[in-house]
Amino acid sequence: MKISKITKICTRVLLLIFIGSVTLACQDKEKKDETEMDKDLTESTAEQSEKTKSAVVDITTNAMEFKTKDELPSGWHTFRYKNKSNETHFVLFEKYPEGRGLEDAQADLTGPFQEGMNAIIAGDQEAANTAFSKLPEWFQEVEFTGGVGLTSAQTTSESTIYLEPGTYLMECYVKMPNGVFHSVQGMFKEIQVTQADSSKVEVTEDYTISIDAVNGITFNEKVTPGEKIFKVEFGEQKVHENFVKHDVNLVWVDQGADMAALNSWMNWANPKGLQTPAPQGFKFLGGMQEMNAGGTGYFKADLRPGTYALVSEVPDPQSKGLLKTFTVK
Ligand SMILES: [Cu+2]
Repeated sequence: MKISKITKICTRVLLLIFIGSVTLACQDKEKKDETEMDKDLTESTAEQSEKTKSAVVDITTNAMEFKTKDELPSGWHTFRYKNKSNETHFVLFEKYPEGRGLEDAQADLTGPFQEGMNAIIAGDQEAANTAFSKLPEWFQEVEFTGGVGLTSAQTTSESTIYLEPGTYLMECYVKMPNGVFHSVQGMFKEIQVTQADSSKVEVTEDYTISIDAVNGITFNEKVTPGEKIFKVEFGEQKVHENFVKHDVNLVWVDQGADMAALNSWMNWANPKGLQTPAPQGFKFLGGMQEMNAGGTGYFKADLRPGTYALVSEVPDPQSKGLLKTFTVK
């Protein structure tokens, strides 16, 4: 195989591994459901648990796994992610092509995937190309459909997304201190989404975040303390230098924390990027993983007075308008 072809394949494969930036038709499911989202999750805890009892799905990580249901009906779902481990994680939902699932991923993907990443870290692009050229064609059909943003150790976060019927894998590809992806260590779980549009998630946003390739993150709301719902609207998407499309992560910022360290950590292609330890002075509180242009997701956070950041998992987000801070008061 010619090098140029290998490079082309590798580029495409990387793209799919880390982003799932396949150009599938925009999902407009949210439009029909938005009108039904007439209740407010931010009311009292008792009322909330009563209203959302059936809609909230728990995902728990104790070490390096996703513990949750194996099957869900299609539709809107709120995922409450309990990160009880000592590392930062996220939960990205990946819709697999017909007939493919976890066994295929473990047999065909994780080996070349880690081998390629190790080579990138070592600066050997040719070896990386060779590794990624072993990945199968079907991987190009994997679609990324949102999920829970970066969530610090011993932290709970919550995100709401729409799932079409199909086979999904939940993945976290944060790296351990030795550069090994969490997905290789067990943070790769299959979940079946059945044909039943039963869920009516009752979410009404307090604030709206817009994100697109031209303007970056747009967020100009006056934010007050308390439990708040953020709606994320994805405009034009873009593949960044590390082959990743932009997502939105909510981060608490300690006074005096080094924003440059956060800015650098958000790029997985940096040898120490997206790798334990996470930068000091920040707490990741969830957010919305990447999805196609036109997609919408929600996340909830309990805010206190102070400084927060909204940041994408791309190289140098600050320079692209994809790192914005705001104050809660
Ligand atoms: Cu992880």
